[in-house]
Amino acid sequence: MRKFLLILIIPVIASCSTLKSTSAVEVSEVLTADLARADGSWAGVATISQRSDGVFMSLSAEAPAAGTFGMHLHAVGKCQGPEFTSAGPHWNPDMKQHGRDNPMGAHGGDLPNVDAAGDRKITLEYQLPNMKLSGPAGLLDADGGALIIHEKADDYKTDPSGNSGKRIICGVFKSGNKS
Ligand SMILES: [Cu+2]
Ligand SMILES: [Zn+2]
Repeated sequence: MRKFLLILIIPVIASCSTLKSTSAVEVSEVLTADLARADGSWAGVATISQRSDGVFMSLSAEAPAAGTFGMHLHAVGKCQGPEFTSAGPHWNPDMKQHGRDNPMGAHGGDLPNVDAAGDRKITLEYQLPNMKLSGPAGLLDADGGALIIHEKADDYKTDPSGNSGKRIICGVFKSGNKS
């Protein structure tokens, strides 16, 4: 009987440790932002996760129409409609100019444009380079941080905001539960 049990248990232990080593990405911090349009209606959700393999943003949102839209992390965690100017300029801890195609760029908060097709859905998984979430130089500094989606595409070079036009969707990042 004892022999039988051992034979049964060993393969189970072996398969558990295999599972553990293949899912080794650890999440130490998660920020979430509920997104709203200028009229206050729901427009989606964004999360930024500090993981052992980097900082990743994931976005699920609903655009007002099909198209391409500029998107940035802004320096102040305040979304006062309808203009959302309360969110301040682009998050810019390194005092750079706007845009990845600008020799003096880019802002830490500059993000890729997002596309919506006929269903108006926007989804994005994006690794944020050189991103700090907390501390004085982090996105969640004393005045917080926000995600803004603009009415037009970002040209990736025109300072200070890539000619992306009005701010149409805004969300304030909050420290969420670790998962
Ligand atoms: Cu912006
Ligand atoms: Zn910028």
